[in-house]
Amino acid sequence: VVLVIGANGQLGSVLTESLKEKFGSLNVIASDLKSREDYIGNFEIIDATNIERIEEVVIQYKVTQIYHLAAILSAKGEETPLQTWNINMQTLFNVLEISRKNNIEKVFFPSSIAVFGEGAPLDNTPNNAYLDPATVYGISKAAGENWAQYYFMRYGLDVRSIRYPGVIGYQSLPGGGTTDYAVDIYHKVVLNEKFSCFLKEDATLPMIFMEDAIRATLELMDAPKEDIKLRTSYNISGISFSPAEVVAEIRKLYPDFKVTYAPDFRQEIASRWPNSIDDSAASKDWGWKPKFDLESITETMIQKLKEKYKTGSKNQE
Ligand code: VAH
Repeated sequence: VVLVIGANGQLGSVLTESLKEKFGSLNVIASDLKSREDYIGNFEIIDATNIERIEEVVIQYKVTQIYHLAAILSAKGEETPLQTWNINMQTLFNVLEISRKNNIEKVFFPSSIAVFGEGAPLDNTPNNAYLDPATVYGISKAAGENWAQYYFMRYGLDVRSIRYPGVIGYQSLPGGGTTDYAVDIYHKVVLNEKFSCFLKEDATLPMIFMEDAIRATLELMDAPKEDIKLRTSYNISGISFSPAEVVAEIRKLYPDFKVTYAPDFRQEIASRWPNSIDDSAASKDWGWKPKFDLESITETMIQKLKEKYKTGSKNQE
């Protein structure tokens, strides 16, 4: 039985559906701060800063795996640094402690390319590059990775982790990240609206399509334990692009698409993150290989969002 914490989020909501397909609906427990009306299946309200509440659900459903996807992201996190630290770390400590005490078989902890800062090479950043993150979110992920490794070394807890690039998907909306523009832009295209980008046009960042991000997660969690050589976190890459490049790709289909650039504090965050990622460790240890490039992402995003908005408006009629 799998418990997903943060099941309403950008990644959590889509991952929960994939886990339901994989393990069967009855064997997946979705949880978040608020319930979701449209959710089909087991749903529990959990505030993950409350250790008793998580444990209650773990015991009630005889949970054997936990996917801990709740966190305050990079941009949002800068509004209240200490609160972000407290939430991101307390929820992780709660999950690790409960997992240790209740003999949870596997734990998934998402990290991010936000762990990198100015000390790491910008291009093809290696897995073991120096970590000097400049956001609280990044600091919490870098610390979290080390705690994950600590629980593995000290208690044998099978915690596994991926450093996600920016995730692009049509199924859900991101909230409070620096890479959010790459999702928002597709919504604007489909709605025939202008787009104002909060990053500079040449701000190249590592990104990954939702399907690839989910597949990476499931493949990592399925890999035999002895193949997982890295117990901090694995770099994974999808593709890399700048706002100008995604705009150029979109204009192949929508030549009149209008974009302006109004970089804000998020540009500062982006400027310290890698342009591209070396994921050779993930590819060697558990066979990671991304499938989607910018062209296929753009085509799929536009097609799926068009369908979504069409049905959306029909429902309103
Ligand atoms: C953020 N989407 O922007 C997240 C992420 C690589 C970036 O971890 O904060």
